Amino acid sequence: MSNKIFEDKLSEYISRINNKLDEISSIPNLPQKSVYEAMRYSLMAGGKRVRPVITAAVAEMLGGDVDTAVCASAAIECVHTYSLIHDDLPCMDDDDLRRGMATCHKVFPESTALLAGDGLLNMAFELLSDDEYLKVPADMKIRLISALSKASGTRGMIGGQILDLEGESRNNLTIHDLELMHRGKTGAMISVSVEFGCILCSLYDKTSDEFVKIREFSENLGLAFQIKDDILDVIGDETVLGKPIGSDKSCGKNTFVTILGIEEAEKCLAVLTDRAVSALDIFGDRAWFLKELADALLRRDK
Ligand code: GRG
Repeated sequence: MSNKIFEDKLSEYISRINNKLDEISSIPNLPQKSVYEAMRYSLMAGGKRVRPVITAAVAEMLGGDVDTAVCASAAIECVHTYSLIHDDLPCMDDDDLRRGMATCHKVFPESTALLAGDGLLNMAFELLSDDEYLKVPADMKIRLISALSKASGTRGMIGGQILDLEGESRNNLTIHDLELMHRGKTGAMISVSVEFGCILCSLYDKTSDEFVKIREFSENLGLAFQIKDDILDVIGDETVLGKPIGSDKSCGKNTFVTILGIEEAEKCLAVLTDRAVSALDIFGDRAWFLKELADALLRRDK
């Protein structure tokens, strides 16, 4: 598959997603408009849009409607952006730069940034339950809402975040502890992006070969994504990344790189990506884009 075909397809997905995010984050003329301004600032600050792209691509691979998938995927990007706003706050990582721009609490008052994160989290579920916005049957909406609330909650992303905060400076953290933390913090939101594509195509049977293989894809991809993030925090280029490097080290964080070293982490990343790609063999040619995406995420520089 030529790289140009992949790049064009990726740009097409991203452009449809960005248009949708632009539409949902328009600022109403309301007395509380400052919170909308802060929400829009972070939502439209760029970002790779990996999670919504995954939802759209899984839906397309399974024969679903891409427009519907893009609408649903915007909810995932809202939750993801909320988590970044909160993660950057002084009480968490206290970062000044995100997506190449000043963090939300550096542009708006800290209290507004906190509320903007809360606003985006709520907006996600408002979008999914709105019949005008997302035109799918009610039982499908409940499945989407249930999947996203679990993935972003205490057994998913929030659970991973607390393990991360509590694991800082612990010197006896094992690779197993790290995996558990990242399956929550990073993996859950990648997995739900895949699951959204399945739900929208009524692929509900969790014991079916298709579902099992898709899950294998998402679990391996989620962990690979985090390992690459850890590697970039050490050897990445700040101007390309749009955030400072070395922040894991300065926070005393245990990462795949601090535990395994760069070389082993790179090997682990390659093995996991390979497993993710092979898991999609069952879908034949229809999986071409997702396979290329997994490979592009392995090679990414931001
Ligand atoms: C505060 C509830 C709460 C959770 C925070 C997402 C998160 C959990 C923390 C952000 C820091 C981090 C390195 C998380 C791991 C997941 C990850 C790699 C996030 C960055 O995602 P990208 O690379 O970011 O997709 P963009 O900006 O491209 O969307």
